[in-house]
Amino acid sequence: MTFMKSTFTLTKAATFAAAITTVTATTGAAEVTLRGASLFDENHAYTKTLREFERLVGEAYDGDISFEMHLNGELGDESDFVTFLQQGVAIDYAIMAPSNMAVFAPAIPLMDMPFLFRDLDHWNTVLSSDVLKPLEDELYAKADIKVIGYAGGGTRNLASANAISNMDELTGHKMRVMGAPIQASIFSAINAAPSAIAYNEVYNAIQTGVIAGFENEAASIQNLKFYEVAPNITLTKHAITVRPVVMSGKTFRGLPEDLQAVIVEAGSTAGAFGRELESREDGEKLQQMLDAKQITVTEFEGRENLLDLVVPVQNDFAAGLGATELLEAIRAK
Ligand code: MAV
Repeated sequence: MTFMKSTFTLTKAATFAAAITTVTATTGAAEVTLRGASLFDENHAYTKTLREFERLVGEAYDGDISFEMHLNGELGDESDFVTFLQQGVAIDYAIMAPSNMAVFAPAIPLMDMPFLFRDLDHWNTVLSSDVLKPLEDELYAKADIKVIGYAGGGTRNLASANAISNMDELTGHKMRVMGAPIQASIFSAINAAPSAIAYNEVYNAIQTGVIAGFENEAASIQNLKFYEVAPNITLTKHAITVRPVVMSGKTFRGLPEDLQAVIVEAGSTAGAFGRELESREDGEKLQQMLDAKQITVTEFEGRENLLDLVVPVQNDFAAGLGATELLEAIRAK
């Protein structure tokens, strides 16, 4: 997608360097190409959010700018994106699960710990406040990744080859979790048998019986057709997703100041657009998959008891990071 404010036509650079800035011979003006990445196709809320970001930047910026988006996980999964963003190569912006950024910033998964939010209102209040700022600062300092907005809003449930409807069936359930250690700790605390597996290996791992399931939100289950191997959804509703819209710090600092300001504004607005979209579509997508007979949906008996098992693990995690006050501030919202 190209937003031209002059008559110059950008040539698409095929190199692996990020945020290409070129100076035209004709105008002397700097032109910027920014590269994004999405795990999904154009139908997913993340891609739509990133497209909205591009549109807003293109509209508000006075200079020439173009965008190249790598779709369908063409550049790997989020664990790859985080390395690219941190190094300032290959991509400049993306939407990321905090738990996939733990390798560089250990505290960041606190914002997407399972059972952190009571409900959508709580999640909304937290994301409309600046309570998560200390975690953003840590991410920038340690990973050189800048949060410019928050997308997300999907509710995560278990998805498995066989239905899991109570504590007995959950006990020892072999499931994939995201890479951050707190994810495995929390699912261990509720008696499952979690293992961290790369997202782009999950489908095969379930198909071949290496694991019996995973956990995810409706948008991604539908977009990547996970229902083909894990058609049984159990409504544990253990997380409402927080998905920062991020930019490589190296890229950001190399951009003209007026463009930086436009990007910060557009990131925040596009994030809010994405949150509204994904939270609104979440139930609809479950229903679409149900109607198409792609999934079954089961309540989890005794869901309320899971919290008792999880809260001490959340507390220990926060205490280990010196983030007890922050966790309390999030809970108090
Ligand atoms: C979903 O596709 C998204 O929440 C994405 O951001 C995560 O990385 C992914 O799940 C996952 O479980 O790794």
